[in-house]
Amino acid sequence: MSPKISLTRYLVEEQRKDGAIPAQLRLLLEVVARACKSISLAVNKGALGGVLGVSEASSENIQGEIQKKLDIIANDVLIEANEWGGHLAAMASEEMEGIHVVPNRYPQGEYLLLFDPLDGSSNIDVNVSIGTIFSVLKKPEGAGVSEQDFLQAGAKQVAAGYCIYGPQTTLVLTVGNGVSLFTLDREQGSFVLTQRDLSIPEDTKEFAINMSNMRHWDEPVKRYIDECLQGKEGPRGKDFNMRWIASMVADVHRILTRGGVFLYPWDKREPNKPGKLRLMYEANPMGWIVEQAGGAASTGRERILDLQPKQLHERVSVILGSKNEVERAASYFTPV
Ligand code: AHM
Ligand code: MG
Repeated sequence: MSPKISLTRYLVEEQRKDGAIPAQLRLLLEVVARACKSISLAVNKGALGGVLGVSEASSENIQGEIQKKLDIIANDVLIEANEWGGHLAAMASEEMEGIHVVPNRYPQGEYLLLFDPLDGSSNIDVNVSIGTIFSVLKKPEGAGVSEQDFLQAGAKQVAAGYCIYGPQTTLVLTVGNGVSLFTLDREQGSFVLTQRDLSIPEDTKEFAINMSNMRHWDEPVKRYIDECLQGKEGPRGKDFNMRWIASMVADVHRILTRGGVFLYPWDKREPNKPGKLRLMYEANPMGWIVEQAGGAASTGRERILDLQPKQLHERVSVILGSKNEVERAASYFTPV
């Protein structure tokens, strides 16, 4: 039987192979994985750990959403785990208004970490899969660090991943040479490599979208979904299945496992917002992972990874997954 490859061993071997993972980045990824283990433990305890429900102060995050206890716990775990190791200059989170600069008492590293500490918050209390999404950028040269340093296109990411807390706790990671999957071995307390080179089939018969928003969609989205719904009798000539978990991590994880297309498009409910999902914490890391597995990620009009962010908490319209479906949906839009 071939030996189990731990995340640590995998990262060390990747570092040796082609230098795709510099030492500081390797340390950073190990620390993020350790933080995800702690979050996984808190999630698993549920009501026994007193972690369900809304935060004591019923506080709102920068997007005006009520924070759950676990949103805050997960955010604190990630900050505490990452601020002292010397690999980071600053962090940004969906749950914090401004950036968190590594305090002076610790050495400053050359990387920037962004995260959605607990994606799929509406699923926490109902015991459905949720996750942590993260993205790593290199800090531009120069003294100090500012919010401006974070405003880099997704194509500049040096690492991205997510950890899904479901029936298994699974970490999915890319550093730009394919996508690998690690399953948490609870007895050993370590992530073990369980799949390399994940690949999303180019074609699919499964879509994921919140259908209750149909009346608010833009014409191209209506047309794409309507054609899927017509099934064998329609222009697509095949029947489609639908799934919507309402945790992006879980919907993307299914797509990485068996293909599919995920849409959270701009809609008329909030005409002045470009979409619901966040570019820097959700769309960029997930978009890169999907591309690294052979899929595509688009706003409908542009490749997500090419977007130049203007603000930390910027939102974006998202269509990602099986390449041919993303391209078909995008072909119904007028390009920019
Ligand atoms: P969150 O980061 O506050 O949890 O919100 C993001 C989530 C995504 O995981 C998911 O795809 C979407 O919001 C679900 O939205 P809706 O409840 O509108 O279906
Ligand atoms: Mg989220």
